[in-house]
Parts: sequence; structure tokens; C-alpha cells
Amino acid sequence: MLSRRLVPISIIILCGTCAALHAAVGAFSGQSVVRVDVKTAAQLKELYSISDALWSCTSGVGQIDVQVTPKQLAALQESGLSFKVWIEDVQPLIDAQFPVTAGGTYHGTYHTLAEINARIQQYVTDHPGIASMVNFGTSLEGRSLLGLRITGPGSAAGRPGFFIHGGQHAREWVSPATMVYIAEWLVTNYGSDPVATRLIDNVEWFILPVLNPDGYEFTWLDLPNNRMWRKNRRDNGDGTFGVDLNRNWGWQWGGAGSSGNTASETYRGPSAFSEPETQAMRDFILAHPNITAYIDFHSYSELILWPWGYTPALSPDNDEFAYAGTQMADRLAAEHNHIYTAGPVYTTIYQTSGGSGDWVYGANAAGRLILAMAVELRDKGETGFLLPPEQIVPTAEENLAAVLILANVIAEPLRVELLSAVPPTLGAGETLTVAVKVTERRETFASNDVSLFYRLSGGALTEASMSGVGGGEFEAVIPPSACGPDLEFYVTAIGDGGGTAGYPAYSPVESVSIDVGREVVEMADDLEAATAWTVGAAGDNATFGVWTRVDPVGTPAQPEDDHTQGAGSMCFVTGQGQPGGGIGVNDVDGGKTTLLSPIFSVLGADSQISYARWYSNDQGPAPNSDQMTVDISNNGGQSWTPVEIVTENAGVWVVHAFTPGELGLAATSQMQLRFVASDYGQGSIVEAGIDDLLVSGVLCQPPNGDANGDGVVDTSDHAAFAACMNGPTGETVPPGCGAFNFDNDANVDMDDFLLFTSMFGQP
Ligand code: 0X9
Ligand code: ZN
Repeated sequence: MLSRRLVPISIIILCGTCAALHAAVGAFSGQSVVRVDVKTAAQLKELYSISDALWSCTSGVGQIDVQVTPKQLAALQESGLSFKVWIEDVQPLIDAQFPVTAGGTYHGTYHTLAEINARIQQYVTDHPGIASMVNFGTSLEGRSLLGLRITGPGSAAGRPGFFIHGGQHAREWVSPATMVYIAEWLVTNYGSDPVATRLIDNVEWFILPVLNPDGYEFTWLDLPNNRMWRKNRRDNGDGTFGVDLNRNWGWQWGGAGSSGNTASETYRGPSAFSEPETQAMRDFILAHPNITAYIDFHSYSELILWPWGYTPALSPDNDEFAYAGTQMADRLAAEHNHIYTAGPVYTTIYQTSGGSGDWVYGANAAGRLILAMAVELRDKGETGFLLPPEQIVPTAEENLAAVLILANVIAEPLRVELLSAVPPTLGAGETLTVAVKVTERRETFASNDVSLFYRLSGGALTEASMSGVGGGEFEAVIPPSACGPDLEFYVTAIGDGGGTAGYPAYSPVESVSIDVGREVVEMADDLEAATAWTVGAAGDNATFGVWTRVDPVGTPAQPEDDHTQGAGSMCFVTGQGQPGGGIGVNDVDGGKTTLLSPIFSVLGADSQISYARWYSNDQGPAPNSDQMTVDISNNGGQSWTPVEIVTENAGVWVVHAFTPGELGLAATSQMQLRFVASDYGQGSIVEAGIDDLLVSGVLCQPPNGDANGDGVVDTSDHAAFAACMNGPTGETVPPGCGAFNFDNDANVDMDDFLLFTSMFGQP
């Protein structure tokens, strides 16, 4: 668990000292960020006596990220406090924030306030029918708070409003970048993408990239010395600067989880809404009573948060927040497999008073429910506020998915929830019962008009009316499916005002799809035991970090745990780490290292092959200069076809699944995977891992194992099967035994026996 989960205790240190970070020029070179496991108040004091340069912005007992000089690192080692080196050297990350942009894409790099404002102005110029500039107010230093209004042509009266902003905290650069990306996606996909079109026609969007422009400008000034600035630039009159805008909102303002100390990073200001930036937000939201969703984007920790921040009590609308937050986290994870933790602020991170979401939700509760969220973007602390610019686009993509589903939640005329289970496969000849619950949202629902649309065996779309069974629940049965293509379905409900809603949310653009047939696992290798994997191939020249099957010792670049659920511990990694060791321990150095899977067979070209992979190459002096290639052979390694080139620094295990058919490959019994990790970048840190090779198919065709034709596969078919079993491999299938050659290879053997027994009891 990497996110900051803090237990309230008596001593709470606020990171009022982050300012120390930008005192000296070049202060970052050679400095590390360590993650310390603080268990007691005494340990917290001890840590604080070594270094007070906190990255975690409010900290008590728990995991605390703190920046240390080499000298302080040595002192930490002496102290006996338990910690991990999380970022070995901060300077390269700082440098990587400003790549030379020549030839790069706009979203591949961070931008100044002026560049951001020019960009959004361009969207208005290019899409005047749906986008206009909004001046939300003026900052303390006189900068305009510039953003966008995006909505379909015609009057917006009656459309729910959705307000998102970034940049409340100056140093959290990925949040403005994410806002600009989302705005661009909306304006450029209107009219072509059906989801974009529907959500722009039915929602009035307000997007403000930078809520704290004075602070943001300051982080770009005198680089890199001010890069870690968080607050606005209020002159507090006592030699200190800045109010934490996210402690300045007027709901339970002044309570614990904010500071009255002007030097503190969480200084709440002299009074609620003392700052022009928060005043502008308050006035805008009060003036737009149609706003029913709001997200304040921050970094880092990968969280989806909602009220309350000031109290551990759940808000009266917690179920509704959880309904929206869960869908957001699910849609988000489906993009790049990053799991954002969802929950109320207080219990998920720490207490905050005067935070944005508490006011937006709490102060406006009369007459409307505003789903007021705060999202903490990437990452989980590997690079913190200094997120490498290569991660802007994936961060923005996954959060676009979350934003769209929240827009859908506030726009839906009815809510359609699926009550019935979706099985991973449906047996041929079986029916499927679909049950939904329909709830009134923006429209009433006297019509009870609910339809199930389904497609059998790739045929035509069929509509069936669903019958009400009381309590807003509706049911219908999909007739038996033949073995073959996926069964697809979606549900549509029509409100009394003519609005449609569906399950899944964006149907008919998306539908539920289920394999029809009998799922068989052809191979499942969790690497817990030694199997026929091979390390090394001609041309391998890595001097360190050669593939090895171990229970991994984690480093900031290498996983601590394997991927296997439950009792698993072993996987392949490129070189074992050392307990407490730094990031570069045994990473791949000096060339390439090859890992070959055992040779395996697949049933058909649409069998699914999957493996879990780990890859890290975004740290150290030459980040993102290397890759891991994955290839597959269907002839025992004589020739190879590319599966993927891995450059994604997910920082988590990622399951990659594909079928031989997608790659244009025929299914054979001579399949093999090849994983090559390489280090060619000067001093770059490369760590890779592989686990859980899984091959599964859906068995459809006869042979079905029912040798004596009595209608069921059981032990009465066993004698016939045994008679067909070959001896050693290499023999051919005996005449009349084709019905038992389930995996379609050269013989009837143990592989077929396992498939045969898995069919017992089935027709
Ligand atoms: O402490 C904060 O303001 C936020 N975390 S950050 O590291 N980005 O500074 C958390 C904000 C929680 N949300 C609200 N209280 N609204
Ligand atoms: Zn923040």
C-alpha cells in the first residue's frame, strides 16, 4: 500500500519546511527521497531531527516521504529507522521536467501559464460552436483565471453543469496538463465520437486548468529553485509567503488539518475565503446552480476522494459518492491498469479543514447535490510532484475516462444497474437471465419501457422487452446460444421525457460480451515451481541483471511481490535486489538478457495467451531510453513474431493478453514466448519481471468427449479414451481417436486427458 494512510496521533508535523528545499541553487543534486516507516511519535521526532524536507504534505505516523542530502542519508542509516530509498537522485527528475521540445508533441511536455492560456484560446478559435473562454476571476497578483466553457449548440438551460479544475497547488504540474488534455479531447471529438458528442450536448462543462496562477508562475521562475512551491503568493507580512488555497474554503474553516502558522504549507489564511482565487471559485459556483459535479485535481498518490475532509463521519450522500467514485476508479483502471484508491478524504488520506470539496458539497447541499471530488493524480511517490513528462498523456487518458463517467452519472435521465451476474463463459445451449434495476434520475419513469438487445452467434441484433418484477427491477432471458462468437447484450431504458439510459453506461457504443463454449485452461504456469523456462540466448551480453527466478526483493524500480494471487511468491526478474538496497541494485546493465518460456500448445488461433509483466525504466540518469521486447514463435523458436515492445513504466504488474490470431499466427503445439530486456542507455535503470503465463481457450467444436454417445461426458467414456492414449510423444493419433484429440496436436496424450476430465458431467 503506497498511498499515505495516516492514523491521527498527537504529533502531526506539517510540511512547513518544504520552503527549505528551494533555498540554495542546485540544492537538488545528489539528494534522495526516502520513504520512512514511522511507527511512533518518538520515531517521527527522530526523523524530523535528521531532515525536515518533507514531500508528504501532512504527516504523522505512517509512511513519510522525505528529501535527504547524502549526509542526512548516512545519519538515517545510523538511526535504525526503517526506510527505502525511493528516489536516488532528485536532480535528473528535475532536469527531465524540461525536455527540449523540438519535434515533441504538445502533451509530451509541461507548459507555462502563457502557453496553457494560448492553447485553450486556440480551442475556442477552432471550435467556436461549442467552446468559449471563461474568465473566472483575478488572482492576487492580477492574473486572469482563464478557462473554458464547453457545451453543445443551443440553450444550456436544463443541462447539468460539471466544473473541473487543476493547479490549486502550484507544484502539482500534471493537474493543469491533464485539464488541457481533457479539454482538447472534448472539443476535437465532438461530432465524431458518440460518447463525446452526447456528453457535450447534455452537459455544460467548465474547465479551469490553473486555479493558482501566481503560484504556478512562481514554480517556473528561477528554475529549479521554486519548483516545489505549493501555496499562492500572498505576502503574509511577517516575511513568509503564501496561503494554502485548499485550506481557505469556508466550510469548517480553521479546524484541525489546517494551520494558523503563516510559514506552514497548510496555512489556512486569516479568514475563510480571504484569497481572491477561492473567492472566485465560491462566486462562480454560487452563480451556477446547475453545477452538480466538481473535481479538484491534485497530485500525487492516485486517489479518488470525496467529502468529508474535516470529520471521519460519512456524509449523508456517501452512497451516491461511492457509486460514482467506484465507477470512476473502474473506468480509470481499465485504461492503463493504475488502481486509484477511492474513498472519503479523512479516512482515505488525512484530515483537512477548509478544503475545496467540503465547501462545494457542504455549503451547496440545499437544493442540489454536488458530487464534489478531489483526485490525486500519478504517481504513488516514485517521482511525486516531479512526474516525468512521458506520463502526462497516460495520466490524462485514464483521468479522462473517470471524468467522462462522472459526467454520465450527472447526465443520465435514468439509472440502469445490472443485478445479474456476467459469467466469464456461457455454455453452448445455455440461456442467460439478465436482470436490471432502473431508478429515476433526471426523468420520471412511468412508462416502464426497458429493452434488452442481444446478438447471438454474430447474428442480427434482437430486441426483447424486459418484464417488470417489482421494485423497479426488470428481467429477460436470452435464448440458448450456439458455440462460436461472443454473445453480446446491452439494456436500454426510456424515460417519460424520451431520454435514454443504458447498461453498460455508453451502450449501444459498448456492450457486454461473453464467450460461448467451454472454457479450458491449457496451461497455467505461476512460476512457483521450476518448469522448462530457459535463460539466455545467443548474443546475450548483459553483465548484470540477468533473468532469474526468485522471490523478489523490492527496490524503487523492482517489485517486492510477485504477481500471483494467494500463496505465490516466485517470478522472473532481471537480477535480484538487496534488502534496503538502492534503485540501481542489479538492474540490467551493459546489454541484453533473454528469457524463453517452455514450448506449449494452444487450441486455436483465438485462444488467449497472457502474462504479467513489470517494467521500469523511468528513473536514473537516462530515463526511458530502453525497452523490453516480447515475441512469440509457433515453430519452437525457429522464427519470431512481435507481441509488444514494452516501454510503459507502470510501476505495477500489468497483465498483457492477446491471441495468436490477432498477430496473424496459426495455433500449433510448438508455441514459445521470448522476453528480451536490454540496457543500452548510458547508466539507465532497467528492471523487468515476468509472472503467471496463462493460456486458455474456449472449446467449441466436436470432439466433445462423449465417445459412446450417451449424451453426457462421464467415466463411461473413459475406456474409449484410454484406448486412444498414445505412448511417447511423436506418435500419431490412432484411427478413430480424433474425437479425443482436443488440443489438435499430433497425439492423444496427457494434455487431452486433462481436457477430457474437465468436461465430465457436461453434454
Ligand atoms: O492536502 C491537500 O490539500 C490534498 N493533497 S495534496 O498532496 N495535493 O496537497 C488533499 C486534498 C483533499 N481534498 C480536500 N480536502 N478537498
Ligand atoms: Zn494538492
